Amino acid sequence: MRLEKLRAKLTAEQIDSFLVTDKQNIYYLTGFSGTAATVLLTKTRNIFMTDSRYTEMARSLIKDFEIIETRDPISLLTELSVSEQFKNMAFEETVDYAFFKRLSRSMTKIDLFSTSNFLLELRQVKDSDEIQKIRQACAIADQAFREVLKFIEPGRSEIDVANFLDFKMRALGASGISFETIVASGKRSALPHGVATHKLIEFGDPVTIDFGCYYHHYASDMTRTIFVGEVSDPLAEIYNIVHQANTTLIKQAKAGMTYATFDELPRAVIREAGYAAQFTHGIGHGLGLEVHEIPYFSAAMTQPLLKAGMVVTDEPGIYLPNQGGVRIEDDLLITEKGCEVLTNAPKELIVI
Ligand SMILES: [Mn+2]
Repeated sequence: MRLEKLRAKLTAEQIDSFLVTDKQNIYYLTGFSGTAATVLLTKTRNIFMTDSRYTEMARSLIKDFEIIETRDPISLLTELSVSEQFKNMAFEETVDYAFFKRLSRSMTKIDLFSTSNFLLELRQVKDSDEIQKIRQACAIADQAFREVLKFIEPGRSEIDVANFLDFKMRALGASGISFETIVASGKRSALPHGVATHKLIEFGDPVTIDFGCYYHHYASDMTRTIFVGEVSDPLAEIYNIVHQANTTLIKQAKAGMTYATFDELPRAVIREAGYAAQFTHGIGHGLGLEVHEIPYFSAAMTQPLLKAGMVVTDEPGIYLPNQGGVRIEDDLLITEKGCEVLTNAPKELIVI
């Protein structure tokens, strides 16, 4: 299915041969996640190149591809370009520059050109197997959050909290964290991406926790802000506004909506409450094999439409310098009729 969709694209773009070097894209096409792999699709052949360390694994794992063992994919690509008479070869713009330099020196007779987001565009719409993995990655994060609520108390450091979450997610079946866990407490919570430090959590602190894990290669990404001991009036106010922005989008997001509307609905809630300037980032992003992948949303994107099967984040925030900030982030599966929230950790205002 994935190969068929990709091939239709290659034909439409008159591409003779397509070189795939991005690790996630190779995994997406083949299920192979080793460190050495190069994929080439020609009009008639699917070729997977790896070195001797992985040949056996590749042969047993990968269907629909010829497995060729080589330590020098560029020479092999060059030979293929002659024997298969390519006129052109498309490559991914994320290709390693040193690899590209050697490739372009070796391939002097054909047209080499770059493509962007070719496979990422296909990856935007998830199939049921992918959704199941993301669902589980989200469930693990949910459970870790419920448990960290019992762990957080004055005197623990932000790093203590991050370590607890990271360990817990692995213990619950994650293969690892999907990005460096953010724990930003007190005034530091006004930093949208405050990575955990040795700062100790104090009575009265807001604590913003942004974290996620990988489960069978698929990511989750969730943010909650909680309060320790008590919550000040300004922070309780922005909490309620952010919460309303987050749920406003959940109520309305669905397939067919423009990216601009997706961005605008929650942003309008924050703007009308008077905090437009304190919501300093995009509303969200896609996630899947990578924790951040297309689509990204902005007011200017009036053309692209949300599709059923996309998994995207909904993460409004308000940040008050020298006071603190609040962000609430959920992962949403877009459906024809609406959306399903995949992250289900509690998000009412929590004071522990
Ligand atoms: Mn995110």
